[in-house]
Amino acid sequence: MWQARWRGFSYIKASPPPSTRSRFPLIAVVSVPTKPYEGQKTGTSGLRKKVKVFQQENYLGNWIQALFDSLSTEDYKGSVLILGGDGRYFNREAAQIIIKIAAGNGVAKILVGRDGILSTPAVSAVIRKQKANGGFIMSASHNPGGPDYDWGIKFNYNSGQPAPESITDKIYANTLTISEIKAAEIPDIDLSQIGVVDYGNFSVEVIDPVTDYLKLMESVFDFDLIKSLLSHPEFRFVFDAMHAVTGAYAKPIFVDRLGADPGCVINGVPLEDFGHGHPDPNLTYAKELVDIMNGENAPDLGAASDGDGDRNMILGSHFFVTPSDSVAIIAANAQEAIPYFKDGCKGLARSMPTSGSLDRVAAKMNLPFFEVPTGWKFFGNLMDAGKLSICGEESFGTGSDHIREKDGIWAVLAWLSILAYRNKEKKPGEKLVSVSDIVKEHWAIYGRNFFSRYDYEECESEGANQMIDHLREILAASKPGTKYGNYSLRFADDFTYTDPVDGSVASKQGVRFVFTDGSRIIFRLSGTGSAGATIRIYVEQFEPDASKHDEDAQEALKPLIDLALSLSKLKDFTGREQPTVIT
Ligand code: VG1
Ligand code: CO
Repeated sequence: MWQARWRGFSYIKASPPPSTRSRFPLIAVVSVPTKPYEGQKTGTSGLRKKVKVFQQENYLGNWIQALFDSLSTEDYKGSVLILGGDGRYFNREAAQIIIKIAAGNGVAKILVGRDGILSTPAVSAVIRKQKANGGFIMSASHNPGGPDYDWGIKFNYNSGQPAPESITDKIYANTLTISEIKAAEIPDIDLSQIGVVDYGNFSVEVIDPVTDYLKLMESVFDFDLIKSLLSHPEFRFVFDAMHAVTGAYAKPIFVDRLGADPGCVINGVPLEDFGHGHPDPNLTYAKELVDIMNGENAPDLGAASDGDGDRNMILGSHFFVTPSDSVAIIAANAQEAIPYFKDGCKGLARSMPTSGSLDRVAAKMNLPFFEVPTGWKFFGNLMDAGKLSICGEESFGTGSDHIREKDGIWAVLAWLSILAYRNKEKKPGEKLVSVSDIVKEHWAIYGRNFFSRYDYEECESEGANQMIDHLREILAASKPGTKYGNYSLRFADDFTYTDPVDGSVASKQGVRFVFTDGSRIIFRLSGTGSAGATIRIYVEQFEPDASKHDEDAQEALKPLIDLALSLSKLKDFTGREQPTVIT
């Protein structure tokens, strides 16, 4: 294996201090012959496969080289790129491979987070702050990590946004014809020490993973306001980093900078296998946090983030905030509670399956509104064009145009800001406005969009594809006015999106049945899994009547869920009786 040629070089044990840069002659570049691999197609968010797949000879190298071959030379020759990841198993080896190929292709400088750590939002923030040409994110996000689990790689562009499909399609095409990898003959870099190492015309700088990101957060939020809440004797907060990348951010930000109780961070040490966990902040996988928040004497705010720090879950005491409601509530309160939005929002947007609660906020505030396909990459153009400030996805993704990725810590700071703003006049001993108070008030003003998602993970691909084909046949034959039980069809389609900025078209983005009362059933296959097929069913129903807002979502949505299951014949196609995860 060509990587092994450098095994003879020992690690540079301790980097020289930043002032004394080591001098090497110009780097030598070797051409490594290689053969294409099948299936290196980018999904919803990067390329995700089992670690063992990535460990095959040149598997990662092929994809990285194919990426450089897809960019125009001015995008990378002499450029600065960022590199970081969520600390999962295989990141250390992967970082060395990426650095060598970047150098081999003429990149001038790589900024890499210490120990290879940078959350996905931090990579986006650092690209923007350092005016870099792009960055690599080594993560399979919420997918489990370890030798038998998942690994992933994603490339973000110069405004910090995930590469658009025009690039990822080219990368895929290049992976099918690749025959050569260009790699620099440099030793492995010690990523544990902050500082710069030069190799002639190439250099690597190891940076603190938190500094730029924290500065950005300080410019977005009123930290003094948040501090006042966190130091309030009646207020208790808990953050579950799920042994993933936000462990590196939670203590410096919440505890050291904002004065929260050190005990507020749980599972706060990033581990290569996430402590055998599934770092997905939802009601199933963030069980420890959910138990705390549903237990006796529960804290006032509970939050969790995923493997790479871009997702968030928000809980009040004995109360779950759906991500669709969360983004709507943040948007409705942003101008008052968050200085970054003091002049109001430019526009709002959500992914197609996300509930319509954000639509109602946009309508009431008279703001431009956009519905895009699933995946954060679709928001970037709208932000760059100045049309979008706050957006979200039902899949626990919330964010704004401060960067070009969804941002877990940002969402938690947004909720802390809203709670702090609402409680700032409260005297000691007075009852605080709670998370559930804020959500219920919001429903009373806008109505409640009951929402739920059923996930059937790792189904056989064949059955899952047949089910989607079957649904496409139904929608092709369906006519407005068709009755489905008590529901009358308004329209059914396979969602197509035309980007209003560059005119690019994304088709087949989810089969949806939309009924005359606004209820919806949506079916999609996941694009982030690494084995088999994951089917997602999304159901939504609007309830304007405040006297019905306290109903349990599963009860309220039961007729729609039953309809979704019978329409799709899911049990027949997959053999599955129960979903893996219900949100
Ligand atoms: C899922 C979510 C989607 C999200 C994507 C990446 O995609 O549904 O909303 O943008 O994950 O999030 P899919 O194709 O599996 O439904 V992350 O935190 O995994 O980068
Ligand atoms: Co993620």
